[in-house]
Amino acid sequence: MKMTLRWYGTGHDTVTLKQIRQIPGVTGVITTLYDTEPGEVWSRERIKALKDEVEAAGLKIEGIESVNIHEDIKLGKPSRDKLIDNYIETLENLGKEDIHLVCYNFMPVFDWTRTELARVRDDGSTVLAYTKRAVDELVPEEMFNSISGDMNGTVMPGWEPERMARVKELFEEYKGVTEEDLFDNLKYFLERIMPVCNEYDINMAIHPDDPAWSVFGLPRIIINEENIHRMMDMVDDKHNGVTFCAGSYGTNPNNDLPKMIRGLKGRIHFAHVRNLKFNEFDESGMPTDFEEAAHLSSDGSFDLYEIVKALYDIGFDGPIRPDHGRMIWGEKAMPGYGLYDRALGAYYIEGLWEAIEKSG
Ligand SMILES: [Mn+2]
Repeated sequence: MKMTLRWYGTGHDTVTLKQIRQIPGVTGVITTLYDTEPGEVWSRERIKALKDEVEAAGLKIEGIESVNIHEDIKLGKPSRDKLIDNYIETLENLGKEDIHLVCYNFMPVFDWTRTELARVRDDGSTVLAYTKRAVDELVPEEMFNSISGDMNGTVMPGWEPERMARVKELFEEYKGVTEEDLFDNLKYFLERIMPVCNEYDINMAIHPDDPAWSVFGLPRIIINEENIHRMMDMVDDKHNGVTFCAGSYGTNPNNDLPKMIRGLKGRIHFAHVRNLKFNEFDESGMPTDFEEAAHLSSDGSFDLYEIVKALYDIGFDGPIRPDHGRMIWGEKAMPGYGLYDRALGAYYIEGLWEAIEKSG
């Protein structure tokens, strides 16, 4: 595995490349051109400038998270062909700059849903959290306003003001769009982009829906083992793979994370490793309240040792990163993306990896 940290770019991230470089074992970043819009072509010049900046700091771009998919592609509108052409051009430019991993998601409207961005825990740290009650009470367009005060002045991925301005309109467009439609539209997209992925050896790594169930009645498909295998089988190419995000699949306790990892050998191109703590469940055993814990197994509900061991056992050699961290030690940063707790997370994952390797 290659340990990385997500980095949003100079001017967008409170964390610097210099700081990332000082976390032992971290050799690369996962980054993006944060100011581009979905559907826009990324020029080779801009990609190269980003790459030069990262390399000058002694790090490597191990992948892009994300090149976002325009809603018209997810909706299967006629305008999708032109937008997919643009996506292909972006992939081509990334390939020419020797970048071979792209994380993306196929979630309608929202990237991810949390109802609080700064829940205070017993130790005084703050974390992102989800309460079903709050989702049930809110209309989607109010969601943004209810959490935007907690963003510490940052713009969070998936919750950009431009996107939120269109929420109502997008919900109208998704009326009647089923999970089957979404699978069809994903297949269409993947079939179109696979030739360029083969030409430049670009691994596409779909990120799961977070949480792994339908929110606000929108269809969601990348939520469990069965659906990921369906996604891979419908366009059977090794470049059509996944981002294994423990925190997203793990929101559903029916997802057996180590088992899923073992079933995805060779198709996990990128791993997000983090922990969650479930606080309440409904009668069917689904969580109605959870918060993001420290990475340490004993702080949350997941067994991080078993997750890392499964990745080790399948011979995972791609980029891995700690995921959302707690806000600690007075840091002011994008919620989930401070330096300190993610550095602790990276170090912990590296410790697990070393111990597994040496005891193997
Ligand atoms: Mn993730």
